[in-house]
Amino acid sequence: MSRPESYINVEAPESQPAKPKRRSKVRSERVALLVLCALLAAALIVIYRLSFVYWLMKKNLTEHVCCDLFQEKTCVQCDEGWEQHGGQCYYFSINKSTWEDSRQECGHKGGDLVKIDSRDEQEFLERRLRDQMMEPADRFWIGLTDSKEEGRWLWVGGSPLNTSLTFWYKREPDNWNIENPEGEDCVRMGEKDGSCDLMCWYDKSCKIPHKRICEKSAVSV
Ligand SMILES: [Ca+2]
Ligand SMILES: [Ca+2]
Repeated sequence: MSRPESYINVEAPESQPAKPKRRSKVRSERVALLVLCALLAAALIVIYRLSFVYWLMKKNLTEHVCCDLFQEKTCVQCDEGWEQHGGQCYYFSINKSTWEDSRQECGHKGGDLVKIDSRDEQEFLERRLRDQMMEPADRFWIGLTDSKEEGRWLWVGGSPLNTSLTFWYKREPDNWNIENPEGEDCVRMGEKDGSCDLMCWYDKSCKIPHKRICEKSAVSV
């Protein structure tokens, strides 16, 4: 006796076993997509961090070596241990020496004792010396002297002192000759507690050891 025809047709269709393969393929594609997204996110994070580090380096470099001079962007640099202001470099010594020896020490470093050409420069130096001076008398030599002719003040290099741009303390220069019979032919400056209207130049015997301010031009980079 043969089976009814309907019983035979109940068998599963041939295409059904293929379903697990499709699910597996979809799952693989999703995993690959997730991995790709993760890699992309990681790459974006790395790019962002590198950009930030580059920005910081550029900002740091710019702040240290660049300044605006005469409305133009000019980058200048000073040697280590020198301070930059207005395109010039300044060195504030720790040790003391006579005025002539101080000139030589500045020369060894490629500069000379400072020549003050503007109120702005005087203001910068006066402010910096407040931190540099250890006591009220701990003043610094500058490049001004009347050693060739009493009362005729010359800057290092030979240019005469501009009488409309002087910062003598009251009753200075007095060429006081009690400490040294030769009088006082060299100039030191500074007031530890700050000066009145920047007036802090004093003539002093050139043979007395003092600290010094050296100056030289900044180098363009
Ligand atoms: Ca003098
Ligand atoms: Ca004096």
